[in-house]
Amino acid sequence: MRVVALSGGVGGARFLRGLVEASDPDELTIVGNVGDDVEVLGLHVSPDLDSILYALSGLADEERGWGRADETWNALESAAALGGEAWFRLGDRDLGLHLVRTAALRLGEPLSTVTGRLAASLGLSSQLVPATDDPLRTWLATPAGRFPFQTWFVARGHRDEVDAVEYAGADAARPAPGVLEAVSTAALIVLAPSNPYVSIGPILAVPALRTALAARSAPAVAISPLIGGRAVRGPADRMLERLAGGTTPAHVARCYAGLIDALVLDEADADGGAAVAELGVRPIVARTLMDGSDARRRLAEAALAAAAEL
Ligand code: FO1
Repeated sequence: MRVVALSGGVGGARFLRGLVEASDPDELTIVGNVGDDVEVLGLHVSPDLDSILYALSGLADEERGWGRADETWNALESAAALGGEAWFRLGDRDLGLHLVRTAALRLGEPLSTVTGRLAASLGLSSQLVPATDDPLRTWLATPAGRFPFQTWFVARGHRDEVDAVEYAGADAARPAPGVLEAVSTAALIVLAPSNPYVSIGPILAVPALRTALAARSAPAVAISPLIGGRAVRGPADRMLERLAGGTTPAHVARCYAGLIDALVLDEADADGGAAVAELGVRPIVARTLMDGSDARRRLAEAALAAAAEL
């Protein structure tokens, strides 16, 4: 069964590990967020694509959720001692990937091409494609000013409340090669349990991609990133509260209006299922905390089973 998964980094990548175990990885196309890409020390970093690459190749630091396991930080310390920027931490092992990607981009290779090569080099059998090869960057408007994603998220520790999310460049962004074909031939579309505003939002902001998802022939299932109305980590709950007016499953479902047929929500949020159904979205109650490989796999199986019933 051909599956397309839209995903952000940490939580999404964790879910994708379950999905490749619960389905045929050769038939999976992952469309990754590039809204939080950043240039650090002259290197192009695509944090969400990298979290997915590392998660699916078994190289990820599971505890941290980003970057590589068994990491050391010599290059960063050396750069910092020489006055280089060190707020965004690139580890020694991780740097190799950013060097290869940046060199390829400088030679004119599109991000999707180099991402495909990196995925193949790391032994992934699924396709990993950025949502777009065009520049698309997430900006946050906050009471303290307007910040690019990583300045707000890492440098400022996402402490500022968010008044608005902007996807700079989105209007002119075209889906990367293969994305529309994957959506039109998929038997199932999955929206990973990622932040609707800063992880899935930038993907949906690519106009032709959004249009294709709205016109889908396959069922689309989203997994809520909230448990008991709270984010497991990160600012999704605070953002939903301020931007959508609440953190119930219906608030999550409304972020994906017209784009999903079912929402997998946690047992702790089961009370909110009826309001989801009123939106024309089927609520699927499951245990969504991914606290181990069995839990990840079971959550992916719940999403696949939900689709089979649609
Ligand atoms: N997140 C942090 O909180 N601090 C960091 O220094 C940091 C460095 C970093 C380097 C490479 C990479 O691929 C990811 C990195 N992340 C870091 C994670 C990342 O900024 C966010 O988790 C995602 O952008 C949100 O999905």
